[in-house]
Amino acid sequence: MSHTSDTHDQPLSSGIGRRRFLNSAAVLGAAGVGLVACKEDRTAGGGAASAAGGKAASGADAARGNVGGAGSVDIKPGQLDTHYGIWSSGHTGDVRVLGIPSGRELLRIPCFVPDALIGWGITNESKAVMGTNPDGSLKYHVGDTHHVHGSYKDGVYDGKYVWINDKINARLARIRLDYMVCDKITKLPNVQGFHGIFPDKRDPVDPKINYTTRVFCGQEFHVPLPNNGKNTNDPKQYHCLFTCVDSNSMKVKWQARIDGNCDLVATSYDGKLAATNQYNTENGVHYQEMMAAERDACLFFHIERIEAAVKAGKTTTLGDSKVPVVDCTVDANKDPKTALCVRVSVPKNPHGVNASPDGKYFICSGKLSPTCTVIELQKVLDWFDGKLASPDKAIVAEPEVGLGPLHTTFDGRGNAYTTLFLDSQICKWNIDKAIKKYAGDKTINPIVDKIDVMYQPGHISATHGETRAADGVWMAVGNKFSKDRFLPVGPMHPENDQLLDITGDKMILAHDNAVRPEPHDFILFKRDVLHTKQVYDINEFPLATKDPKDTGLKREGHKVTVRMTSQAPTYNPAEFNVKVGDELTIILTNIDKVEDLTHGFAIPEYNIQFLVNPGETKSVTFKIDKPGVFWYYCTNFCHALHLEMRGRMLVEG
Ligand code: RUQ
Ligand code: CUA
Ligand code: CA
Repeated sequence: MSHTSDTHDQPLSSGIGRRRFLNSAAVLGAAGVGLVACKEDRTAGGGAASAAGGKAASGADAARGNVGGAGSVDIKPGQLDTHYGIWSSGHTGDVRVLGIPSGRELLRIPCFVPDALIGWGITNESKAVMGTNPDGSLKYHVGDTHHVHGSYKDGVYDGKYVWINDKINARLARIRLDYMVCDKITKLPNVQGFHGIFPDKRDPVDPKINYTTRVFCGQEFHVPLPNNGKNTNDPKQYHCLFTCVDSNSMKVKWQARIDGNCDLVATSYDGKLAATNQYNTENGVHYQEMMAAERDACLFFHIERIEAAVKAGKTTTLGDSKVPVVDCTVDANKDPKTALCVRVSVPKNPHGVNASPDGKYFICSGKLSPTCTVIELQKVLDWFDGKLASPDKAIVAEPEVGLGPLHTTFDGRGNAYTTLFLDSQICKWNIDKAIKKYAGDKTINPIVDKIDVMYQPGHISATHGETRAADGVWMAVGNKFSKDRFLPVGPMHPENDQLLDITGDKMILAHDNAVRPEPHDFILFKRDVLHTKQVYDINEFPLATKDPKDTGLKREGHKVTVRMTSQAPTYNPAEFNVKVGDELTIILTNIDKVEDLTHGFAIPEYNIQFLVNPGETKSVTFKIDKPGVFWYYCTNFCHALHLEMRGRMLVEG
């Protein structure tokens, strides 16, 4: 490793610089599994960039937060951020909302896992979204979110929804952005290791539908289909499913059975193509086998043809699932004129696939190859039309960017920014120059700039990066290791999300943001994309108690319902009587209409705590199993008499 500079190279006790030590360790890990060395001249770009990065990161510039054309990251007290960031949380299983550029965490939106603050997984409404067993208990308590993407209209975010995946249990969640709540979760049938997602950006056929109507979902871990305990030792029976979910109903529309696996997913701006990168075209079940081929692939799906096949009934079903499954295996799709999908080859075990904002290219990052592969979408369509001799002719560039390329984002000015996991750097490169070089002009160097990041970056996302409105202002990068960047807190380190100013030729490191492990992916957009509502419309809730005179207790045998309202600093009713053996449902409507006037509701000994925001209604159902006086009380500080905001549940002995 020949790193020039830098200011972070403080000696370890062994005498090896800290960055160098990290890099060597990472490379040693990968070298044994066939890592290809990078031949591109990295010293020029890399050296200069390292200097810039080192200066910004360590000097007073960064401390002042005054960095380049994007402005200051230093948001003064009382000032608002200019951008929103929506972050996937990883295995904390929720969604985070950040202010950018400050990096301040504004909200966590629970979806896949219970949340103690708002009572997600405790209220009946949240349980209905999350999914329950026949006995009413939650089906799942864990989740692993990776990828988060927003809904589109005309190729830009419309601010309606984001979708996020749960890799562990193959679930897709939708977040309503007006209230910033999860309103639906869909379980994908027969899928394990659900990883990449991407909404479509318009309809492949109907030009009037210029907005998102589908979400595509990739399966990373292949299994015998159906996965019923047979054929466990016959890898030929193993397949993955590429799933299409209706973005409105959140119902699964169709699935495509494929050879190999799906990793990340991208969609084209014309709605015609969706694609997934494949690192296991070998169908290997052990990692050595998954590394056997020199080239893997990016698998393109022809959406219009697939949906015509579904309509024509050219489908099968799997196990108990009624979802139609089309055949997208390699052998069934050799004829371009009828093929539903096609593989374009990409060097060994690629990672992310990203759509350039001009709508022309998908870019696959090499991971084990130091390259990015640029695929021209028109040429892929030409292949489907029988006009391209071989699918690989759609490759128009393969620049060498550095070691361990994982994900790419864009600035809307023709540049791509790729994270280099092993080099702990970001490479900024020019797409047109890379294409010219690939076409034969060897004098061209597509690498524009490189900068050190701390450390081992994965996802990267620039403001509006994967939309037609990519503006090249801020860029966030999610570093998988933070090492020495923050005060030590024992063995588990925070992650380091860094923010860079990308307005100039050189990237400038602007901010380190310690985050609770382990965010993966994120999107950044201007704050005016969103129009959130701070008070609920009471009509959103069929169970709402709108009139205080409708409060009170109703008994039907052992089933008891208490309709309650909260209005600072009281509950109405302030007491009620139930009996041991009753099944009690409390329906609480917060009739306070004042912004920020959130109440809580907790009952001792019954594992109940939840929040009700202004205008919101929530309910809980539980069995009364012991006599006594139980004070229900408000957990959320709401009023000078917040502590007095309580009432009695009286259970006769
Ligand atoms: S993957 S670090 Cu789960 Cu998003 Cu690429
Ligand atoms: Cu209501 Cu505190
Ligand atoms: Ca492979």
